[in-house]
Amino acid sequence: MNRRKFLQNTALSGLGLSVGASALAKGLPEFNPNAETNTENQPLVIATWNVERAVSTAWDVLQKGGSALDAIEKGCNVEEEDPANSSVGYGGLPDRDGNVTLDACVMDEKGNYGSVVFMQNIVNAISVARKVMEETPHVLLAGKGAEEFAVSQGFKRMNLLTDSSKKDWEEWQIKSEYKPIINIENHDTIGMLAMDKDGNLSGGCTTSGLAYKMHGRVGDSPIIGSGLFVDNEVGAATATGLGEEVLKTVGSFLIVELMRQGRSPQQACEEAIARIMEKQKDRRDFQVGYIAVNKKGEVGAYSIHKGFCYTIYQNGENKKVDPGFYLEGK
Ligand code: SD4
Repeated sequence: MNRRKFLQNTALSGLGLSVGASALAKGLPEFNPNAETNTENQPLVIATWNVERAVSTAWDVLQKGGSALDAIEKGCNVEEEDPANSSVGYGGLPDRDGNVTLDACVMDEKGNYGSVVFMQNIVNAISVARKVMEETPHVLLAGKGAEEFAVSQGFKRMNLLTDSSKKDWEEWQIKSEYKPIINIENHDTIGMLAMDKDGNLSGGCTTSGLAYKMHGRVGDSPIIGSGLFVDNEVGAATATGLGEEVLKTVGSFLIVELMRQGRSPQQACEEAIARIMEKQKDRRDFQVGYIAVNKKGEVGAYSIHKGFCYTIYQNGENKKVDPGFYLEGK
């Protein structure tokens, strides 16, 4: 371990974040920042839920020699522009007052981050988040400010509420019951991680958030460390599901730090889900799902309930995978 890493790990231990000792006690390999990346596994794209078209689009960008960040943006745009996806961009289900409000963020291989929260009337929130990262001295713009910035960058305003989402919202108003439905209400929020031909990692996460949420509510998806975290020396992780629980445990950062301490992506995702459930012993009424990738191109995924899936494009093959889940056999 080089000196810089040693100091970083020591500092994390001081904050109670380190799991190095338990990783070593369990005989897990220690993270080696100088380890060769496994070029056989490159490039790769992995995303939450069944998003074959988005992942193929991102893969095509990588095949043409594009960066992981370009792949993320183009892949996520596919879902944002699809009116049939009711969790993202155009056609996203609105808040309880009928407003479609979007959250999105990106992180690149240099650790740069850009984000928009509570933004309305612009379809491609992930692209605006990228502009925040590249064109402003800030990392996060909210609401009207985000929308005005988007327009200044050439994005067009449009009504994101489709007839179909409006109809669903009107039906919801009959009872006005706020009750997220596991794997249904939140389906297709997209968290995507990519490794390009040079082995560099980037990630993005874009969503219209929980349907019928309170006006002004922001979830985990646009928040660094919660809905997404990328450390190009270690790996990346992203989340889907009930954002409040991901935020409280800073889930994606936790997973990357666990990988830094030697966990495989799978072990890290399982531990992050367990961390939530330890605090929510009697609750079974919500879903969280994580996906992760390390520098070797190994991936992991885990959720609380059955029904979460991810899509991966690796070694020329695009497939949907149903990972294990915490409540299996419980
Ligand atoms: C949120 N995490 O706003 C998002 C919703 C989500 O799949 O991921 N749905 O809390």
